[in-house]
Amino acid sequence: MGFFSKTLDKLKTALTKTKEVLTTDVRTLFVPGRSIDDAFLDEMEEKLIRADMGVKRVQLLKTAVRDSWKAGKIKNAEQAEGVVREQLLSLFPAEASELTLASVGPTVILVAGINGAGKTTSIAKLAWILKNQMNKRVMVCASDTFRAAAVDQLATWADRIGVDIVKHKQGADPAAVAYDACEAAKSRGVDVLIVDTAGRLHTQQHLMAELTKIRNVVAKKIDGAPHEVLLVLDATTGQNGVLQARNFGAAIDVSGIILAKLDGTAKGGVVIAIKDQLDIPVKFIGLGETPQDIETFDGTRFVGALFDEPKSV
Ligand SMILES: Nc1nc2c(ncn2[C@@H]2O[C@H](COP(=O)(O)OP(=O)(O)OP(=O)(O)O)[C@@H](O)[C@H]2O)c(=O)[nH]1
Ligand SMILES: [Mg+2]
Repeated sequence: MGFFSKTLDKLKTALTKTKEVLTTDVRTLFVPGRSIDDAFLDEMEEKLIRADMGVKRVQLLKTAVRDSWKAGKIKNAEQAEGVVREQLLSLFPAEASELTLASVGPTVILVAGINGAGKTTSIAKLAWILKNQMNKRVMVCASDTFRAAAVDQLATWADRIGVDIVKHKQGADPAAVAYDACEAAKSRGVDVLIVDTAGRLHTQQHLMAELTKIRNVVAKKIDGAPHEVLLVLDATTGQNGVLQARNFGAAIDVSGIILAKLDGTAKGGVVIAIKDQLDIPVKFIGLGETPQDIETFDGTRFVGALFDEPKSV
């Protein structure tokens, strides 16, 4: 099998996977032929809340379905699904999930998030997709100099994927590593530089200041950098992710979200809560532990996956 068809197969598997992993029990609700009544509306409310899309949005959906039903416009579960889908789809404009790339010189992507969210793995995935699907020359920067094995972890991924890495020793100044990486990216003609950072809580002010410092260093070295500040959220934390996004967003001007570990949760609806409450676009979703387990976020496909049975695409 040639490289290209192999890549295509992996992508197909990933798409099928989204449907398999978003196993919310919303699907059992909209059975053909079922009539809408008060019990249906209550069950719909309960199931949508369990999918973790946020109480506010669930109330809006319930009201929309109830109003259409009372007005005699709809009468069965399939039509109710239509109303819900339409409202959810209207939340996701297609262009929002695209990565911003520099028109000239290296694009810099700064990646942040709390401990263990999935930052380094997501960087491996991003590097993979940029290199293999977008044909970019990629470099990663090991600015997590805090955790003992962090530099090695990133170096191992870089080696496996076949991208350059700039690293210093553990304990080095993360901003100094970023400085060197910017220099190297420019001199080696790199298209995309992805900067890994140590996990931190938004309440740790000195660590948030460190992120700002990294940001300022790359901004000084490369025009328009960072072109993206991606916050990695662990999907299994559900609504807590909304809180993290709000707090990181306030501190470092987050431009997009990578929602990791969506394969380990039935709380996929958190994407909708994030959209509703923060309006930061989800740009990628993580669906496993290998570099290929990534998908660019597509609202239409995502809403479809919430409702449809898994099937091959
Ligand atoms: N199932 C699954 N596991 C994931 C995914 N993304 C990351 N992981 C796992 O989550 C764990 C933490 O991932 P890391 O990428 O090291 O997280 P991190 O945010 O860099 O962690 P720190 O640098 O320690 O803050 C690892 O065991 C990963 O394999 C995903 O999309 N799905
Ligand atoms: Mg890490």
